[in-house]
Parts: sequence; structure tokens; C-alpha cells
Amino acid sequence: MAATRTFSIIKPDATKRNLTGKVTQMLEDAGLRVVASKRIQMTRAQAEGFYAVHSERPFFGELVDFMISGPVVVQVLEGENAMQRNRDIMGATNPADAAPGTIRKEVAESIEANSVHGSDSDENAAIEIAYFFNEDEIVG
Ligand code: IDP
Ligand code: MG
Repeated sequence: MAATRTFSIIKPDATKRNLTGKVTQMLEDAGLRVVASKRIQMTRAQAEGFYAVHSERPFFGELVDFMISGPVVVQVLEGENAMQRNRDIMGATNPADAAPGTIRKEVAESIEANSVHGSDSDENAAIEIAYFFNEDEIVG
């Protein structure tokens, strides 16, 4: 099967605790290759746009506040079945429900401060990659 791409964010709770390397290692160990990466401070408008699909959910305001509370590392990951592979190593949204060995089980703090974002479909992966990266910033 050909390699596909997905989009990942290492969230502020993880960058603040100096876990960028540990999280990236777990992604790499799961068979994903980092083909683009940058550390950024998201603006409020950028975070609101990124999470627009969640704008009606009760936690939207707090989620945006959290996502701009510190730097994040946005990444493009490549691998066989990259979207599902990434979702599998991320673990469940709530770390209390996440399986042992997943990123959220091993490092996440709470259902909100859950250390990583991952696209939930190939279609959304393409949209999310384009939201943060130009094609010439992605080197496979
Ligand atoms: P996902 O990140 O596992 O795909 P989503 O349902 O897409 O989960 O939610 C997006 C993000 O919103 C989560 O990763 C988490 O940071 C936050 N979130 C989700 N549910 C809650 C909640 O019930 N309370 C607070 N934050 C939440
Ligand atoms: Mg989601």
C-alpha cells in the first residue's frame, strides 16, 4: 500500500513539559515519518479557524485558550495508512480511556490537555496540512 499523509499537533501541555522529542519518538516508533515540522505560537484566529468544526461545543472557548497557551509543534506525518496509524498511537481523546502504550495514556494530562491532535480522515488531513504548510515545506 502506498504511503499517505496525515496532520499532527503536539499541543502546549506537551511542549511546555519538554515532551516534543518523546512524543515524536512514539510517532516514529509507530511507523510514521515526520516530513514537515515547525514550532509555532498559534494566534487566537488561527486556533478558532482550525477548530471551527467544534465551535458549537461547550468546551470550544477553553479549547482555543488552551491551544494558544503556549507553543505547539505542527507536523506532517507520512506512512502506510498514516491517518489511522496516527489515531491508533494517539489513543482515546480522554487519557483515562486511552490504551496502555498510547501517547495520551503515557503523557496526557486531561481530556483537554491531551498532548496531541491527529486528523480524523484523509480529507481532513489534506485540509489541515494546507492550513499550516505550503507544499514546498513538506519533504518526504
Ligand atoms: P480528538 O482530538 O480525539 O479527535 P475531538 O472530539 O475532535 O477529539 O476534540 C478535539 C479536542 O477538544 C480534543 O483533543 C480535546 O483537546 C478537546 N476536548 C474534547 N472533548 C472535550 C471535553 O469534553 N472537554 C474539554 N475538552 C475537550
Ligand atoms: Mg478530532
